[in-house]
Amino acid sequence: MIQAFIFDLDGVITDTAKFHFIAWQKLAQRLGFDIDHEFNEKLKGVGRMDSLNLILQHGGISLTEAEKENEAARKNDEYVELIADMNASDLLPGAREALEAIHAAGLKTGLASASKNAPAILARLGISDLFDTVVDARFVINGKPDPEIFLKGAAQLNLSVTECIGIEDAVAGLQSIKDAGMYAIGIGDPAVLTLADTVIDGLHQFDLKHYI
Ligand code: B16
Ligand code: MG
Repeated sequence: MIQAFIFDLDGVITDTAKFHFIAWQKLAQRLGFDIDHEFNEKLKGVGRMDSLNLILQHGGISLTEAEKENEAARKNDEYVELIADMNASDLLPGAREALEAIHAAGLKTGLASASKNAPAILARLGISDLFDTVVDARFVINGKPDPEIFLKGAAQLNLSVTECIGIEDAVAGLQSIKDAGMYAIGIGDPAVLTLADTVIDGLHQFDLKHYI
């Protein structure tokens, strides 16, 4: 029986991809090339250093490890500045309602985000107290698509994977949920999110009674 829902952050609860895009674009332009929205899709759900490596590969640039650390830190500083003004109005439609409905039914909620900034973003959105557990990139060795982050979420809730449902907008994240052995709800285009067990447009379409 389902006891918990484990949510991805970017693209499910809020749209931070637009801020990541601005900061990554600045980095690319500093290095003499450009990235577009189509390329940005490849970065969704992908951790900071893996994203940087994809961008450098796209621009045909090679950097030393120290230069990469420096560029990633600079990008993060710019990103942190961009998200500083986020507030409850940045919640995606239905996000708060879904979290509240799950708690009202006596079930648990978790967050599984590749972003090291996840706790700060939850605080800005005013929803930190709606999560029973948070696993972000600081606590996992292997990022999505590895199942570690969703496995850890279930373990921290003291539940088995068959008692949890994962919710994701990115292909890498859905791979992580399925390899963890969980039922997966995809958010987005069913033609793209073929790994998901079911796909909805957004949490405004989330109906708890379909899953319990
Ligand atoms: P940070 P999610 C992911 O969040 C983003 O989708 C991805 O674009 C970003 O690179 C990654 O977090 C790392 O974020 O640089 O803040 O640690 O979708 O897993 O919630
Ligand atoms: Mg996401």
